[in-house]
Amino acid sequence: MELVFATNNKHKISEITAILPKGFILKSLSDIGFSGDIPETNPTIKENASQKSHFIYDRYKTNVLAEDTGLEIEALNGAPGVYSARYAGEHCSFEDNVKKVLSEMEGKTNRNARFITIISLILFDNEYFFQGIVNGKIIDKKIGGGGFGYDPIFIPNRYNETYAQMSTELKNKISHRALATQKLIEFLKSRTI
Ligand code: ITT
Repeated sequence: MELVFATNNKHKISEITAILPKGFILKSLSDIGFSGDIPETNPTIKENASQKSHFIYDRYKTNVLAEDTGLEIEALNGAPGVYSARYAGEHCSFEDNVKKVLSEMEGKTNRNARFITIISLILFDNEYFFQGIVNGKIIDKKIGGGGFGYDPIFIPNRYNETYAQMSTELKNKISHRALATQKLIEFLKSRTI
């Protein structure tokens, strides 16, 4: 089965591609001849995921998935949340966002945070959602060179290393994105048998 992945984030593509079993093929936006930004202008992660998948579905009428992910930090009242990609401003880098979180978290004793991913799948004109949540802690400096985004400052509960220190295999087994993707895979398998 072929699905278009409506994302401009190459890290997301490689993580989800690594998790999908044989027989499921992810096509990129460039594979279908689309280039440019996909708007994400909604106040919630779920609505943004849906906005991204619909944006491509409306133009290409193809089976498509999109996902939106946010890092929600308790001591920051859930920020950066839905604004995770642009916390330090439009067109900012992962590095800028991490710096901003570290500075906002200075002196905070409550380090609890969670990553949430919501996948929107549009399959033959119907939309389905799959969610993955991982609770953890924000540390006070960057550790690790792998992953992307906020990975170097997030330690998932029951582990003692950041996502950025983990092997890609481990992150792809336990992460918020992995949990949502595993639910997606179960659903797709049930539809294709
Ligand atoms: P698309 O919308 O094109 O899919 P994006 O990078 O804009 O890509 P999001 O809107 O979902 O994606 O933004 C989420 C931001 O949260 C992303 O830019 C990263 O900074 C961060 N993020 C997402 N997944 C992450 C992960 O697995 N580990 C660490 N940070 C992550």
